[in-house]
Amino acid sequence: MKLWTSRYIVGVLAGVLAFTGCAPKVETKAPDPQAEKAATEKAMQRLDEMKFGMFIHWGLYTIPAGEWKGKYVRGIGEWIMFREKIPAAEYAQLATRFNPVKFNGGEWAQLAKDAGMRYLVITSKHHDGFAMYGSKASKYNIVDATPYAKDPMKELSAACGKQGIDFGFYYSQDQDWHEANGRGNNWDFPEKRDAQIYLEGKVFPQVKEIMSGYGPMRLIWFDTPGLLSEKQVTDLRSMVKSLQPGCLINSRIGHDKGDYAQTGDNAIPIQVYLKDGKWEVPATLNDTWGYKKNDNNWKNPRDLISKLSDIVSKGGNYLLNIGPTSEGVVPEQSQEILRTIGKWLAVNGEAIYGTGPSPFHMRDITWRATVKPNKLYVHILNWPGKKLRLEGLESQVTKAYFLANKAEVPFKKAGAALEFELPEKALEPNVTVLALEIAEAQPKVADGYRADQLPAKLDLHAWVARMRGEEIKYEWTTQSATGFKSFERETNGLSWYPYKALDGVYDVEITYACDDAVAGSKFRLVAGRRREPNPSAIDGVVEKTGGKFVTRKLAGKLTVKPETETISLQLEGDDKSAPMKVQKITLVKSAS
Ligand code: H79
Repeated sequence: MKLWTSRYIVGVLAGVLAFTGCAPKVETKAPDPQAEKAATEKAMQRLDEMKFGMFIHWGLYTIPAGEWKGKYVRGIGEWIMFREKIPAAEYAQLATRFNPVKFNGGEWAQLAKDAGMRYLVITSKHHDGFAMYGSKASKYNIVDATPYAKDPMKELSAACGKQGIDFGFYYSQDQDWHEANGRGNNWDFPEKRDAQIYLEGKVFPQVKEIMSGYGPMRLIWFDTPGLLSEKQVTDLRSMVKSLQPGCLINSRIGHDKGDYAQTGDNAIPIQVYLKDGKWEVPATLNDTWGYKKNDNNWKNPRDLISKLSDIVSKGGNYLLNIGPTSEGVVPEQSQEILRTIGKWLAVNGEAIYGTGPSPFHMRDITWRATVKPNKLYVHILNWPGKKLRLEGLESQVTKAYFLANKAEVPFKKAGAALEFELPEKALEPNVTVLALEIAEAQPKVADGYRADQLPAKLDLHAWVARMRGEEIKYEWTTQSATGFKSFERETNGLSWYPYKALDGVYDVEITYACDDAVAGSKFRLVAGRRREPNPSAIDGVVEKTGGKFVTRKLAGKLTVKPETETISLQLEGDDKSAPMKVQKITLVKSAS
């Protein structure tokens, strides 16, 4: 690979030698800053072009698979040890039963390839502390502690190399429930811990191992930085960059020391977001990362393909997760979904890979846009019938055609807008891409329509929201979300992420339906940062709508600042069935 210079190879060799020399303390020598900068920039450009990656969560938690001692355990599967406060020694016994005889690295890499994914990130060690590769630094690893006794990551990284898929590891650098000095396990170990002991004893040596033994690494993906100090995080970064200067580091390393950013898990910005550089949305196919046998809440391909269009049009990458079983099998449904996405990308990939974000702001969920020189791709998410009105494009369009069949699409000027004549029904069950050839390299967009100019009245659709909680469902027929509840818990509700797009005081409307018989619950709309003590909030009561969708103005105003992290809609109570079906909330900039 041309990216990797001989300097880098020498660096890696030196790293490997230093390690096999068994130095008691792992050195963190700062890399040559110039080489690091150049390699990082190149890698960033490549990451930006790739757009779509595969996340893999795989570990001991796939044995209980969401059930502990016969009892169903709520929440994400890889958190079962934490949720059930399973003693570390008892949890470690799972290793004696971990034997993924059906694992085949070539098949996983092939699946990523078939899905149109260009990079792959897999858990080398999650919060449970178990290394899924052969580690010399800790006996608690797949080679030394399981009957499988092989290193699957060697096979997987090699298979990715063969397929041209960029490889990266996830590594939980602060939480480690197996270690007294790791963060998180307060049921086995005293509250007080010394993070430095844990870092030097486990994290630094292990990061050195994964950075040295698996070929070129496109990226390393840290998570939940927690309480590590700036010095500790800087040392960790230096170690990675000294071994592979072009290995990208994600922002969850902490203290702003990453090369590129993540949104929250499953959180998509509401608008084009380009202010803080490259970003990525880590997301699930169902409601868990690590395999859970009873989680069949699969998102449908249309939803996922639309989200890919949405995220890329906003400037992001999509890192979509699979959770293979303890046998090493990728659930059949995940495979099917991914291959459907791949088929769509085989036809429409031109509008995804290597594109730039939309020059327009987003008013609704009818379409999204991506650009390439002299091209504007209109991703039609919701078929508007026989006409598509495109407002705000000032560039001259010389040709319009569908990527799916290359058929030309007639269009005409209609006032300040362009009107495209569409067939009655969408060409594809999923997103149909309309390609426009334009005279200028970059599309010219009219004042008032540009990405950084939001209209005074802005819809936040349920579809764009993160749906937190196992009972939430999105209905495509009514384009509404239902099943969210409990405003006592932060982890439940419908959440939008403004990412600095909003600043002001807003009147709020809500568009929802409720059957008369179940009306009366309270709901709350909250705008704030995580755990903010006094966020801006509006309380309301779910009124009767006769089951029809209505738009109601709420009493009160919502203040949204650039630093506001989320706008969340929650319903009162845990036990009542949640009655409201929400299509959207609408923010109207308030004069006062
Ligand atoms: O690896 C995946 C998650 O395990 C990890 N990030 C993605 C990529 C992650 N680490 N922390 N979190 C996500 C936040 C988790 C919060 C919760 Fe919970 C875990 C909510 C429910 C279970 C902690 C325990 C808060 C409530 C119970």
